[in-house]
Amino acid sequence: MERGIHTYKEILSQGEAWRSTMQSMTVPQKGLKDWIRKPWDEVIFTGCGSTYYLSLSAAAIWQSITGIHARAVPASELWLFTEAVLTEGNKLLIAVSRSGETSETLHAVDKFEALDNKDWLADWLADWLAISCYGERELALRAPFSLLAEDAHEQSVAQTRSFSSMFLLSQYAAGLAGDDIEYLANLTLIPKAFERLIREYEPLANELAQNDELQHFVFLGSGVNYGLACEAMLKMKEMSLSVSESFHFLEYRHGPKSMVTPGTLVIGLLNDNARSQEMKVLEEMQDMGATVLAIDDSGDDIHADYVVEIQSGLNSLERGPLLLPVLQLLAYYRSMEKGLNPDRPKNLDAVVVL
Ligand code: F1P
Repeated sequence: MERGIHTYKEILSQGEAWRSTMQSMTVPQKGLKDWIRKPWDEVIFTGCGSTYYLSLSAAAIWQSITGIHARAVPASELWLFTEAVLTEGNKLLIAVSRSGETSETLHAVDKFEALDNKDWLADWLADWLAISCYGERELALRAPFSLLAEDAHEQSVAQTRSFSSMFLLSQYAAGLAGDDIEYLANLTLIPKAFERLIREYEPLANELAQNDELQHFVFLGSGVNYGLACEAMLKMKEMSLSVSESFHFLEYRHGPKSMVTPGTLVIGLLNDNARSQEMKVLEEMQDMGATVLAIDDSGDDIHADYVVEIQSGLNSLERGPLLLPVLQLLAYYRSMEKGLNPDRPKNLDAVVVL
């Protein structure tokens, strides 16, 4: 089998995967709308690896749209440190897992369900939702409700189209919970921007990947973009075994910037709400010798070495899935350039079963 063929196909078929994921949501599951709008005091997203990073961005979106407190925890924290994570109040847990079989995520759900028997929670609502790619596997089978991206199955170990499709589902859930009709309508516009994005910027991803002077990859994102920056960092590690890090934009000044050299590529996922502050960080890193790639909806006023203009017309809470494909391609091409097989990353399994 040709090296990297699955990963490449999965990255390039994201537009289609998103279309069919959105299509499957046009009629919400019976009862979902009322259930998801129950008076939750807190929403907790959980997952492992990619799906924990997804949770970070999804929680930020949920809270921004609904005004309900939302946060993300790795499933292992909820499983092993349950009392340190949960507090009193009506709680909705959203468990995210591509495979639906990751042990930590299933154990976290076990712990959450077992809370029913505890006195201090007796007065509170507690329920959970699964976001996954497999309706017939344990997580979705056990869940009271599930949102599925069944056309985003993958043969590769590293998540690409599954991640962005499940992310879209988390956005959909937030829009539904917040009864935000305009937001839900705008999500349907996301797939339209995909094909141009790839056509325009695949050569750039390839060019940067071939540039052997770049050996240190730093992904910056704030607010809803932080989890996406982490996910892009993970792709770079998993597929291409490169030194890659992720930070909140302004945090990068507080120590980590000491690692910047001419071999550093700083990639900034700009957020509408903090654009000018974030651009200052990028300019400073450029002055320190880093090469800078900025990703934003429009390239206006950006002084970077390279700019990816998404041109979706969507805001930061909406366009998240579009921030990833060019960065997935960067990881793919660097992996190929190093003679690796991005379909089968070193030391990794598609599912961690304990
Ligand atoms: C999560 C995950 C992946 C990672 C690795 C092991 O799996 O941590 O993010 O790439 O291959 O599994 P899942 O619970 O989303 O299936």
